[in-house]
Amino acid sequence: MLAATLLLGLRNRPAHSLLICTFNRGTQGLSRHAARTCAVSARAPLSTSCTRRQSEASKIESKTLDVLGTAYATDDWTNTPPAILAKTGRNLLHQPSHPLAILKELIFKEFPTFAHYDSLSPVVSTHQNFDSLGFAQDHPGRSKTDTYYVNQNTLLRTHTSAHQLQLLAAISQGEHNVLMQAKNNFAAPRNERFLVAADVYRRDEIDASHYPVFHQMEGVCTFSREEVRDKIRQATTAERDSKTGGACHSDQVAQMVDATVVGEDNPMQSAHSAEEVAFLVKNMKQAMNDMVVQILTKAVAAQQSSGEVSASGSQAQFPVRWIDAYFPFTSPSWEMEVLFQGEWLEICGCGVMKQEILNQAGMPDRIGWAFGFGLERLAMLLFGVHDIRLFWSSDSRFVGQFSPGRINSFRPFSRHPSCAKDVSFWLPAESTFHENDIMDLVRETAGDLVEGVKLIDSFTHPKTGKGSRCYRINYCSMDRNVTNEEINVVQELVRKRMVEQLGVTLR
Ligand code: FA5
Ligand code: MG
Repeated sequence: MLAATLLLGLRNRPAHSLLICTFNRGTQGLSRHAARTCAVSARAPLSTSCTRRQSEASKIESKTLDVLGTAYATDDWTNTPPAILAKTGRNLLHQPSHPLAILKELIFKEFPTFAHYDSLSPVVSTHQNFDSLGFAQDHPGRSKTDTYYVNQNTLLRTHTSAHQLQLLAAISQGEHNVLMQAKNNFAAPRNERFLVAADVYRRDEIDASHYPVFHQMEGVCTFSREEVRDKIRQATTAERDSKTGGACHSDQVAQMVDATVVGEDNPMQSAHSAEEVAFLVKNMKQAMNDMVVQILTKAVAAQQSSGEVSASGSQAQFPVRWIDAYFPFTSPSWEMEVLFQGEWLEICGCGVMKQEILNQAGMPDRIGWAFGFGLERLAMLLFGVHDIRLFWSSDSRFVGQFSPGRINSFRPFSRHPSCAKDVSFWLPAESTFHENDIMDLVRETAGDLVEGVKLIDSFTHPKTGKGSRCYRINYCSMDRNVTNEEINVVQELVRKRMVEQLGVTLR
């Protein structure tokens, strides 16, 4: 029922809003000469520094930007602020006690026959991040309002899909230096199936489940067409006839609803036969459902052992639903959502890989599927962490609760009081204002004191035509009490910078 309603909602959404909902919002396009490809390189040791001091991205005082020990020429696309650059060296996935690293290892174990990459540099070319995946030139995700650019041709990857073509091409051409970067390269040499765990960067909204730096787990699985033909031939009639949406799967911890269908609104590609698509979709959803059920089962066991829920409860604790989606590099495409703390939490995107990508990689005789999970979102479910900021905390009350290979329920330390401050302003007449500019400015000024930023009022003056906005900034420290006086000082700085950097007029 729920899924049917959702499907309707999606059908009624115009195509561009689907784009906007599956990627970030934004307006500007990227230049066409973005063909430089960065080599996959193992991450340099922690050496992030910023050679320019900037209070605003556009005020460039130095001509280079240092990212992970490499100096990059800057230009008027450069918009990566110091606080974001500092995160490139945190390497949370390589700290064995960190919940994200524990989760990464757990997923790697779920896919033992895949090659496992977790050290690919976050600095990629615009070609890798967008062009290689078929993003249109005017796709909103390319805009400076949504993406952290190092310069016009170089950026901090916005998703792990940036490595799809590059790794497939390396496999097809036997590029040893790239393939050797897989952690298990001896177990999976030249493997046409791989996982990439990595940090990704996006100018995005601020709330409990969104952070401008987060981690994703990409999964890519390809098959030779011959292998698929054989498998289809072997399948029983009953299996062949089962719908690609997959049966609803229920067990103790997950109640899965999938009412999606492959059709006009979520089409297969002309390069594929209906049987091939049915095979790929079934195989993909099975792998993903199994993995999610594993994670939820461990989450519930951890809750039970911490005494949070009764061990005898047979009800599904986590409703899970599949919904249609759109990505430029898959078709058909889906997202998966889990009901967590009363809200649907989107945990991944996935679909049948666009055949152009495999063709370009030198694998025209293979077909495949791909997924991208948000690791923080899964870790929130697995460890019961309620606020995404906590993953960046070095407070011993957080980090001290986890140890390698162990899944336990996070025990929140006392919640500190929050303090909401509103800021109202008129937009500049020639407005290029974008909401993500506010998000970045607040994050740069107040750091992780900010719990959320929300638009609470928006109107256009009937006579002057001027636009007005009011944002509510919620301040709440994760680890200490803050005084109203302290917040007032931060809020004053936010207001001052909004005038200086965004050209707004405070009301
Ligand atoms: C992607 O990034 C696609 N590359 C996923 C994909 C891969 C599709 C392969 C098809 C094939 P999306 O923008 O929806 O899709 O992000 C994937 C997941 O990252 C989301 O489902 C969510 O779990 C997580 N995520 C997205 N934005 C944030 C954020 N700001 N903070 C934390 N997690 C986020
Ligand atoms: Mg999405």
